[in-house]
Amino acid sequence: MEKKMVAMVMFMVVSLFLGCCDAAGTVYKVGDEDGWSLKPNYTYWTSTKNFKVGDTILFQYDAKLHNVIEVKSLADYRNCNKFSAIATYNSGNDSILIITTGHRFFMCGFPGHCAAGMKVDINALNLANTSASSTTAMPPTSSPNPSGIAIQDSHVPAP
Ligand SMILES: *[C@@H]1O[C@H](CO)[C@@H](O)[C@H](O)[C@H]1NC(C)=O
Ligand SMILES: *[C@@H]1O[C@H](CO)[C@@H](O)[C@H](O)[C@H]1NC(C)=O
Ligand SMILES: *[C@@H]1O[C@H](CO)[C@@H](O)[C@H](O)[C@H]1NC(C)=O
Ligand SMILES: [Cu+2]
Repeated sequence: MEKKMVAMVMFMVVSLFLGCCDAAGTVYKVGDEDGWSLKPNYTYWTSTKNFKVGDTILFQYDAKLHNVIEVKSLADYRNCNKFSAIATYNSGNDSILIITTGHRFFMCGFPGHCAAGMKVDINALNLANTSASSTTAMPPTSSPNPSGIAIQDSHVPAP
């Protein structure tokens, strides 16, 4: 019984935590610990993430060595064409909020860096509905609710 209670409390805490941070958006530091540099493979890096509307993309780098240029089209991204820039960032700590679904293309504008792989394609999906429906359509088997303990006591009017 004690163990079940602990499991239930843990489950509720985890649910609250996920609910909190999913809605608030995640901050993704580009390149994780390597940051924005020549070192990471950003194609691989993005493949390990699920970007969504409300998330923040954080570029951290040495502003003397790199910058961040946003371009509009996939062609410009592929060709490292920084002359079609729609935004340039150079603070060394640039956070970009994702407000729409779809692709955002970023590259470094320093000579040769983009061609060497210093570019990233952030594709944000609309995951809002998926998470909402998975919360409401939670299968009962995944909820450790032993009989005798009513999780929803507070929502049910007393008879
Ligand atoms: C980067 O990662 C992608 C995806 O894992 C892979 O296809 C590609 O070959 C890698 N590029 C380099 C230069 O290693
Ligand atoms: C970089 O920006 C983030 C988000 O805006 C902020 O939380 C952080 O304190 C900044 N770090 C530095 C070193 O300025
Ligand atoms: C998400 O749900 C809202 C309201 O139910 C709907 O208007 C919107 O089109 C949905 N978005 C997707 C991507 O399904
Ligand atoms: Cu660079």
